[in-house]
This record gives sequence, C-alpha cells and structure tokens, in this order.
Amino acid sequence: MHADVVARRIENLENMCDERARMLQDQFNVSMNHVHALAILVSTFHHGKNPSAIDQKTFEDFTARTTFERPLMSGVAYALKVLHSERELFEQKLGWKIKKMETEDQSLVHDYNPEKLQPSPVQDEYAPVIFSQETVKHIISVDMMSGKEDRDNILRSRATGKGALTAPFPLLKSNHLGVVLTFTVYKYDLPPDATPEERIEATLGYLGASFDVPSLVERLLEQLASKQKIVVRLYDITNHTYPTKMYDSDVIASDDLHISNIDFGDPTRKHVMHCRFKHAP
Ligand code: WA2
Repeated sequence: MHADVVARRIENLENMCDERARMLQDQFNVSMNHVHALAILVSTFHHGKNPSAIDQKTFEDFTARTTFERPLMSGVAYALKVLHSERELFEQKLGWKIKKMETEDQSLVHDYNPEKLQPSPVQDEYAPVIFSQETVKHIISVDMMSGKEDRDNILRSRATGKGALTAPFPLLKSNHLGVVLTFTVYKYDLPPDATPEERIEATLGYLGASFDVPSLVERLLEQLASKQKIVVRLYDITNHTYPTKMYDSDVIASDDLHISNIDFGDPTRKHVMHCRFKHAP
C-alpha cells in the first residue's frame, strides 16, 4: 500500500475511535447527571417531607418515565443508611428483614432468587435498598454494604460527597459485567471542605445506578454507521498492571490499533477504548 493510503487508513481509525469514545463518555455523563438529580429528588421528597412523598410505587413510576434521561443505566435504586441500633425498628416498620447479598457462590448468582436470600448477620451498619426501578427490583431489601464492590463505592461516595464508580464486576441476577455509580444523600448541605467524619455523620442514604456494560455499549455502537468496519474493546485501566476488560465486540481484528481515552467522571478511575479494523473477509 502507498504511504498516503496507509496514513489515511490510520487517520480514519483514529477518528472513528475518538467518535465512539466521545459518544460513550457523553452518554455516561448525561446519565450520571440525572442519577445525581434523582439523589436530590429523594432528599427533597422523601427525607424533606413528613410524611414522605415517595414510596416504591412512586419511585417505580418516576424512574420508568425518565429512563430516556439515563441511556447507559440499566436501573437505579435507593438504599438507606441503617445503624445496627436502628435495625429492629426499621425491620418492624418496613415489614421485612435486611438481606445479605449472595455473591461468593457463582451458582447462586446465576439463578439469583431474592426470595431465598438469608437475613444479614449482625454488622455495625447496613444499606438496605428501600426503593428501586422495576428493572432492578431484585435488590429491594438487600444490604448493599454486604457486597464488596458496592460497599467500597458507598464508603468512598459518602466520604467525598462526589459520584463514585466501581471497577467492573458481575452484576446480580444478569451476571453481566457492569459498574455501579453511587451518590450519597445527606441530611443537610455540607461545605466543600467538610471532613469525611462530618460527611459520614450527615449521611442518610445512597442513590445508585447500575450500568450493564455489554448490552448498553452494544446498543450505543449499533446506532452508528460503519459499525461493520470497526472492532471495539473497553478497559478499566485504573490498575494499569491489571487492566480489566469491560467490553469486547468478539470479532477477529487487524493489527492496527488506536486507543482513545474515556472520562467517566470519577477521577480515581481510568478507562480506555481500543479500536481496530475488522479483518476483511
Ligand atoms: N444495582 C444493581 N445490580 C447490582 C448492584 C447494584 N447496586 N450491585 C450488584 N449488582 C443502591 O450504591 C447504592 C446499586 C447500589 C446502590
């Protein structure tokens, strides 16, 4: 091939890769802003009103009618901060027990049945889901602090007051690789320089969203022309000696590679998109 043909081919790959990375980043960003707004909705209409103006039915209706605002989220849910000393009263009031998340046993994850979950053993505190979008109803009553990724994310979000994103891990029920985004809801507005202790003390609950990466990235890429020409992979490279693959088009590809950066809005995480040409048949 002539040098100029090769150069144009590479430039074409760069442009297509940057366009895809940018689209994914923008769609994630608008979804994330809307999840943040839902945290404010819960603060205003659940905690800010007595009696609360939100119940499971209202939350389900509102989140179903606003899914178009969160194109990359498979579901949103709200978990309450419950201290062990408050557990008994909480369970009496809600009429159900706080459940432990089952993630260790992969077979259990696979035929996930919320009815079979065990009550949570004694902990200092819990984060049971009290409202959920219909698509993630299976996490109602589950203690989100009993899953490692969810727990770490809750702790990081409430100590910083910012949106926190997990590394990729298998989501409950679907078992698809996904990430969870969490915003903390506080009793009152905190100054930007509030200490982590002040933030923990003021915490009321956690508004979280799950991003089912394979199905939602697939849907995004399908909207684009020239899908038939390009193969895309998505990696979490936060730990750059152990990058985690989040998405793979699963097609044989050429050697030419372009890497585009993606910013998902959590400065402690780093993601990249790898793009290659599909092998000519
Ligand atoms: N949501 C949906 N599926 C999941 C999941 C999750 N977390 N974790 C594992 N599979 C209520 O940060 C608080 C949502 C967690 C929020």
